[in-house]
Amino acid sequence: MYRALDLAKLGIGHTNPNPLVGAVIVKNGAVISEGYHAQYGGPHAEINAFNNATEPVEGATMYVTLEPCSHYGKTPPCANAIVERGIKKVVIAMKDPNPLVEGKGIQILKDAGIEVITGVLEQQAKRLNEVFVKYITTGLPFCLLKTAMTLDGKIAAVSGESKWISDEISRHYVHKLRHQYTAIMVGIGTVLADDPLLTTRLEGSQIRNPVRIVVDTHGRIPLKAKLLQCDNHTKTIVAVTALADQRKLKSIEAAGAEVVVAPIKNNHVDLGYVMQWLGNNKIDSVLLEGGSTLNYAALQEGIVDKVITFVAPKILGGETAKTPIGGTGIPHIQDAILLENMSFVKLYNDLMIEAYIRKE
Ligand code: AOF
Ligand code: ZN
Repeated sequence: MYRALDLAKLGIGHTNPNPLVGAVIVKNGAVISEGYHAQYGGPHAEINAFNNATEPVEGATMYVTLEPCSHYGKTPPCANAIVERGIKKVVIAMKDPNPLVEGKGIQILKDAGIEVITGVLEQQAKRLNEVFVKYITTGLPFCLLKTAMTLDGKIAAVSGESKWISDEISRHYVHKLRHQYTAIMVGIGTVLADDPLLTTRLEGSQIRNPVRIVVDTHGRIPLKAKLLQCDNHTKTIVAVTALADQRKLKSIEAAGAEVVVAPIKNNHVDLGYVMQWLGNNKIDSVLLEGGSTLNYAALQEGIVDKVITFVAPKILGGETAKTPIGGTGIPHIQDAILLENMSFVKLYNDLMIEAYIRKE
């Protein structure tokens, strides 16, 4: 199952909004085939494992990271294929939370007399597919809030200078996240201050750029902004409100970006609406790269699922130097936003901390 999970990871960045799935076929104590879901809409992991087999799979055991599917989607049901191929035993990491499947795949296998074991490395499998689990069960994108700060909690110096807080290795990791996440979101403040490109800068031909989303209540994005220079590989969505000037919106569209007019909430773009719109448009995951104002609003609106923070061994000080989460702040500690399952790793010089927003 560890091997199957590793195989599943080879699909990272290419299967969204579908899951990452790996499969290993074992016969007489030896691995006789492997497969994984490599591409959205392509064959499922189980079918790839069958296609890669160099000897008959009859009587073999299949290890698969997700319950085999039971529905006719882009491809016929894998559970049926497993029965037809004469597999004797199926070991599954996690059940498929997709309402179209949800136990029906396991039932098909059991009805055919196949031995089924579930829950093997289940936590690892669920974590690997945290985006899929959220998206398929709610229709909303999974949102990862990423910040980078000094040891004293600053994201910029008093002068406003912010390049660079974290080191190169951490920034490389962020580019891997950009490849992995379907969309990246920033506030207009970040666009005005940094004029960022928000593309994925990694070596390799299979690298994907995230769809870039700017939250811009008044439509202030400069027409010369790098984010408005779109081509086949880069797409930009500007989320505005009725407070934006209509003519300006036409110019933004003419520059190549898509404009989404969201309702106004607390004088800003209604972020809950934007997330629902993104979900409806098949965007399963959003990497939120801030500004401190947008970060606070996103946390307050409850759209954030997970936080990743890079802590650099640097100190900047300064009362007015920005911190990762701004906004008006929460007055009472008892009302703090709580996190759970916090873990950390040392990435070269920086500390990388991950945690999940506790949801009641
Ligand atoms: C995958 N790859 O390896 C497995 C999946 O859109 P379809 O027809 O490809 O079906 C997608 C659903 O199939 C997905 O939501 C999940 O429930 C199930 N299993 N999907 O894309 C795979 N095993
Ligand atoms: Zn399938």
